[in-house]
Amino acid sequence: MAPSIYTDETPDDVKNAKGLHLLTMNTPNGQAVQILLEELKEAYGLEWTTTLINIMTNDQKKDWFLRLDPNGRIPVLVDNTANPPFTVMETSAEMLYLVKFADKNDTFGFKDEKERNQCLQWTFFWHGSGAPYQGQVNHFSGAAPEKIEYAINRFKNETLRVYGVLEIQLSGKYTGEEREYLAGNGKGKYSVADIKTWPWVKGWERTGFSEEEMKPFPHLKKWIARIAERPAVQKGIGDDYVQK
Ligand SMILES: N[C@@H](CCC(=O)N[C@@H](CS)C(=O)NCC(=O)O)C(=O)O
Repeated sequence: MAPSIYTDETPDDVKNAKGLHLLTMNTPNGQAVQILLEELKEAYGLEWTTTLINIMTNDQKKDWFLRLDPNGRIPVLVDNTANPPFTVMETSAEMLYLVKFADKNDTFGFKDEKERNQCLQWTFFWHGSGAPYQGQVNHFSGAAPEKIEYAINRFKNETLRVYGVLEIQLSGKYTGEEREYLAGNGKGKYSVADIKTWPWVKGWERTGFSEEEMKPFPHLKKWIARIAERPAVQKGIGDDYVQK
């Protein structure tokens, strides 16, 4: 028999969860999965339970956590409806698992294979080329014990370059047609690609960018505001996910 993914040290709310269970913290990576779950709840009545992790106390590096995610980072999704329970690490993989699991009408994805692939392109783009850079800006300008100007500038410039890529896509600079969302035909459709990207980009001010630096990205700023209006988005970044 395969060893259990749970041990005596696993918190009871994780170990006793019956259905989908999310281990998260209210950071941009956590928020991406939180928002998708809230959207799926609104669209289909999906249910899940949540354990809030405090990454400041390094719960995510403990042995019980590493059994669920050897990478020791939030968020992690556990599907206890599978036998044995199935664990998913990495936000984008968790989101793709969730749409397969629950989004029967492709409300947050696409039926058409080319549009579906566009959604993957933009999801991967942010996962590989956005989040890591903006994360390093936050690290080198906030957390690092010494301020290394080269590192701060390098990651700031790279993040701004990536914002510029999103701006090209949304402005329709090379297609002649403005878009409302990153993936999909025509003006696009709100999808996993937007949900993956938005929690990071909406935090541009917190990351330390000025209004002046954001001036070249008017379509991106409108996209931030458009998505912020969604009730499930507000719920997905809201008080339910703040450790009391
Ligand atoms: N590539 C991972 C990144 C996850 C990640 O970096 N999570 C951060 C919080 S936003 C974390 O757990 N940091 C704590 C640590 O590094 O120990 C994903 O997309 O899920």
